[in-house]
Amino acid sequence: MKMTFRWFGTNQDPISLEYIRQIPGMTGVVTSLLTYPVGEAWPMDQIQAMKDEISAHNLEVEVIESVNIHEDIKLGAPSRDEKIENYITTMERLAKIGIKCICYNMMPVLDWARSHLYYNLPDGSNTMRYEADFINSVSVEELAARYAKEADTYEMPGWEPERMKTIRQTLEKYKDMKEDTFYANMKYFLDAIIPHAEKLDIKMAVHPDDPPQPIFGLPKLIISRDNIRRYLDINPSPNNGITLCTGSLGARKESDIPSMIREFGKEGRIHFAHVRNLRFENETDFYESAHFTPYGSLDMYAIMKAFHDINFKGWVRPDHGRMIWDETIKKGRPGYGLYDRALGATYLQGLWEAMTRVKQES
Ligand code: DNO
Repeated sequence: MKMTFRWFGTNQDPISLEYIRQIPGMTGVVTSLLTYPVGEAWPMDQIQAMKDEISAHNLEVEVIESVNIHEDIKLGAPSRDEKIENYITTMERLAKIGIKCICYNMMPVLDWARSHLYYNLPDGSNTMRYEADFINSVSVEELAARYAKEADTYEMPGWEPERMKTIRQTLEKYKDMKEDTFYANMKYFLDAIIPHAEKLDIKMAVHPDDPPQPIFGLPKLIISRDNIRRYLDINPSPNNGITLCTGSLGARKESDIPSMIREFGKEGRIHFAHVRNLRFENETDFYESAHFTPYGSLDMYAIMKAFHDINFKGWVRPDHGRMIWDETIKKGRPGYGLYDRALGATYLQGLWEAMTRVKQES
């Protein structure tokens, strides 16, 4: 595995590249041009500037998270062809600076959602929480307003105030959409871009839907082993793969993550991994815990063992962490402080080193 860290970009992330470079084992960052409008081609000069800045700090950038998919593509609207063309142009430009993997998601309208961005834990840290009753009782506008207030100067990806202006109309468009239509639209997109990905040697890695159940009446598809299987089968190229996100998939109690890692990993279809833990409070609610197995409901040893057994060579990043040691929003976006993610990265590497040694010595 290659250990990486998410960095939101200049003026978008209070955590400096200098600090990231100092985390043991960190090879590079995964990043994006966050403020660029979805559906347009990213300008080459901005891509190059991003690469130069990261290289100047002796870090690699091989993974982009995310190049987002325009709603027209997910909805199968006539204007999708133009958006797909722009997507391909962005891919071509990213290949020029050495990008090898693009993470994206197929979540309709909104990116990930939580009820609380700063939920206090008894040890004095705070973390993100998902309380199903709360999400089911608020309007999408109320939740967006809560995020806007709590996330302070940063916009939550997918929840930007601009997008909220037309949110009702967008939600309406998904109202009667059948699952088969959604898959057909995804296939149309994949069939158009994957031949380019093959030529450019870019691995496409779809991120699972988070939370893995419908919210605000929106369909959620990339949530389970069977649905991931279907997504991979609609375009069987090895360049059509996934981001295995333990926290998103793990929020469905029935998910067997180690078995998914073995199945999709052996086929070479896992390109990127987000590894984090969460703790269930009851059947539906959870909070994001420290990475360490005893603190959450996921068995991180079993997860890392599955990656180790398949000899995973892709990129891994510690995912959301708690805010600890007086971290506030000024020091990190929600879920993306420095310290707990750095602890997560070293813990995951510790497990990895031990497994490697046991294998060598046996
Ligand atoms: C949350 C992230 C997601 C992810 C996108 C991928 O923290 O895992 O926002 O970046 O969904 O497109």
